[in-house]
Amino acid sequence: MKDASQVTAPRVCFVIPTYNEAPNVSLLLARLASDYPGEETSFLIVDDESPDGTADRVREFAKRDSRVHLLEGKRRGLGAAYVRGISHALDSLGAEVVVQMDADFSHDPADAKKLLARLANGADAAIGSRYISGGAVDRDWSVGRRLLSRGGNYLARRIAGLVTVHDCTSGFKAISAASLREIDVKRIRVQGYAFQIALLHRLIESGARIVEEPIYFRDRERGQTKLGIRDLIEFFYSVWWMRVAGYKTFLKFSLVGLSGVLVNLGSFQLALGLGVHKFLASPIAIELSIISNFLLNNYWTFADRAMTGRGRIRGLKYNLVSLTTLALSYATFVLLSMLFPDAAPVVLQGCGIIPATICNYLLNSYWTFRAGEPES
Ligand SMILES: Nc1nc2c(ncn2[C@@H]2O[C@H](COP(=O)(O)OP(=O)(O)O)[C@@H](O)[C@H]2O)c(=O)[nH]1
Ligand SMILES: [Mg+2]
Repeated sequence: MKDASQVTAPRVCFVIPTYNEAPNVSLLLARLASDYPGEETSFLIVDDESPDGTADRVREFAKRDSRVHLLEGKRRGLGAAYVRGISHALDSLGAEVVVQMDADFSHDPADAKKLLARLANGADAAIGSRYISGGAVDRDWSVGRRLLSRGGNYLARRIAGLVTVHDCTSGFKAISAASLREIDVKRIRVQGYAFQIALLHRLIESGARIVEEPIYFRDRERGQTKLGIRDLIEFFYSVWWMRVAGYKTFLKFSLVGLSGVLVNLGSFQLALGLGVHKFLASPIAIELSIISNFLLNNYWTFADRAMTGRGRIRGLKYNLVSLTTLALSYATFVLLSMLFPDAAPVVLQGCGIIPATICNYLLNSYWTFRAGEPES
């Protein structure tokens, strides 16, 4: 085991959106600055021209502590603020880890240490979770607020399909810069609180290793909640959109598979017609269909998933899986050709696709494209 103190600490940037948080922001910055004294830590407040003078408090603080940064913009919602803030942390502040949290002390600054520790132990994202064993929401939270939070979480898990995570709407997370780059945060279009599930959806899809750490979510003592009806409407629409997007991907994937069958059998027939021996024509046709499937899935089905970082390892795995597919399909063809020497070769070539498809699906979904597995 490496001693934690011997490992250079990553550059962590806390990205904290604020709207009318003047009563909280200086207190929060003071707490963070003392809890995280290292030079490698920075604090980015993303304020949307709060009329209560939040930004002035931040500027005041930044004079004393150069690790504090302020990013200002027009108010377009929590999600829009996060997209700007996270992009700035990655592009201009050199963040290697981003911590997102609220400014109202609902998230205990000290808990970020637990999240960062999980990242140091290999997770790509650690979520401060209210809904796993050991986590809780404020005892004083109203029934309405509890229902809203539980309901939102239920929709995110059951409709949007984010079942692997228990607290999908949590706004307290530590995420590695590599994962954030892979999912390309700038492409997230939601404006409001739905940002949390949109971000999570992308993280899960990208195969990030996601873990959850229990937290106690304290109700704010100063200021008011900014959760509005627009956020609720967008949230509702987003969970359904994510579900449809899932179907769309599945449909595209199926169409690509079908086109692969045509490429395989078509080129097999063509090769036979050109006088190529069937035992040579078979693997060539299989390989051609593997290549066409890969290109179509890469540039069409999964066009929005960047192939960087872990994507390369995925490419390697994909190739190994394809090799297995090729071997299995070809072995089936050769075996069937020996058992049924009189059958039409194209039919036997077609039969070879069946075990290969099953094996291909299982290996790709449980190995190559395995989604992140949150644990607590
Ligand atoms: N920049 C920015 N911050 C926002 C906006 N809406 C909410 N926030 C901040 O997001 C955090 C969570 O909001 P809050 O009102 O506490 O939501 P609640 O905890 O769900 O009631 C707080 O730090 C807010 O100041 C917004 O439109 N723009
Ligand atoms: Mg709050």
